[in-house]
Amino acid sequence: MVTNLPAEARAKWLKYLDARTTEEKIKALEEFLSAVPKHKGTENLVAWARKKLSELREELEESKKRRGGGPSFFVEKHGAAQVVLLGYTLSGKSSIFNALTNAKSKVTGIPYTTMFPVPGMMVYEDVQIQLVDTPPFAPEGVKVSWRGRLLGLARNADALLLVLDVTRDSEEQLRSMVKDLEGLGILLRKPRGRVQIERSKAYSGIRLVKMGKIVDGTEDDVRKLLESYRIYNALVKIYGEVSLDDVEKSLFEAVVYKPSVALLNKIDLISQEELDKLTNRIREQFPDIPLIPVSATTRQGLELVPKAVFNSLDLIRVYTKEPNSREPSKEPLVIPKGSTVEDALKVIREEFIKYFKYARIWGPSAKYPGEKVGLDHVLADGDIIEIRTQIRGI
Ligand SMILES: Nc1nc2c(ncn2[C@@H]2O[C@H](COP(=O)(O)OP(=O)(O)O)[C@@H](O)[C@H]2O)c(=O)[nH]1
Ligand SMILES: [Mg+2]
Repeated sequence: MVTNLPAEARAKWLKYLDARTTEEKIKALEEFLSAVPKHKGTENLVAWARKKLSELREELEESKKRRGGGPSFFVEKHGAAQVVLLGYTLSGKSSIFNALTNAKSKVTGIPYTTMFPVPGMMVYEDVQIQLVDTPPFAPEGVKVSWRGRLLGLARNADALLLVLDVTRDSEEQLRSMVKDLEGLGILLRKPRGRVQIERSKAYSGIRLVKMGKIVDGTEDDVRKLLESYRIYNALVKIYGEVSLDDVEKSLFEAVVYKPSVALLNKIDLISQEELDKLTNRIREQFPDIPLIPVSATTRQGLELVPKAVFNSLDLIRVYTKEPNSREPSKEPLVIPKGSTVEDALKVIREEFIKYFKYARIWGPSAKYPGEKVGLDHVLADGDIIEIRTQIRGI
């Protein structure tokens, strides 16, 4: 990363961060680029800024075209999580979507049949997960007008389902999608650490919240770094192991991690031997991305998908039980792995926290059935929880 940017470039950068509309962002980024000296040390930054600029220009052009109205790319979230399908044209996204959900998306065999996102529900045991079928992902360099909006959809999703076509170079399809997305700050592999910077006048000074550590510097170094960008008020959250470089990078691009599952589709069209070789090669290259061989046509392998997706999301199911009632709720409360009793209460009914006496737990996280626990007890998938409060009726 850079660090040696002249003050002028840093000030321009701040202007970009503050820009609200696409037009303002384009203008600020152009000014930033002209203020950055071009040399080896700024190579990556310049490449990133140019790429971002071309995305923004595409976005602007597209939104001008769309002023007349038409369907939107935004898909409201429903169910426990939103999972977006991504893959090149004709890889079988719509066929898989139709096989896994109650919804219908058009399949014609003609490239670019799906022009807008289509939502549907996939069921895993007693959990509903929203799947979103999408227009094709295009390799870098191939211009498709929806690219920016498709990436926006991916950035906003809880997880991604990558669809690879076994009859074309599926290994290369995965490699190029991962590279393309990671280049834009959408990581498909869990990073060792992550930085989140919230700038606000409301914070006086630069405050650090560490849920991890800075491996090559002190808190003071972070402060100095931000001040060199003329950022004087911010909340800096550090998760896991991060370097000063990561802190600086996070000023340029909000990096997000999206759990992903890859589906190797159309396995009805190749031999078992070919398939084994291919899956081994892909798994070796991407050990962090679960790979499931499937066929939308014969439905082979599809039964494994809901569970794999649910597991990738790092969620747990908790069932609530009224005191004195035998049966827990049918519908689970679906919350992030690592959630405590207090986290669950925030979702169930916040007031419970104020009047909380204790909770009883049955299931995987209980030492014995009906164990009494406090607010900080960590829950597990399949737990049944009963809340006792100080006031009856609350
Ligand atoms: N043999 C075979 N063909 C498939 C499979 N999945 C999809 N197809 C075909 O591939 C073509 C593209 O499928 P579609 O779902 O529209 O792909 P999309 O462009 O990624 O949405 C269609 O002609 C499908 O019938 C599969 O598992 N096996
Ligand atoms: Mg389609």
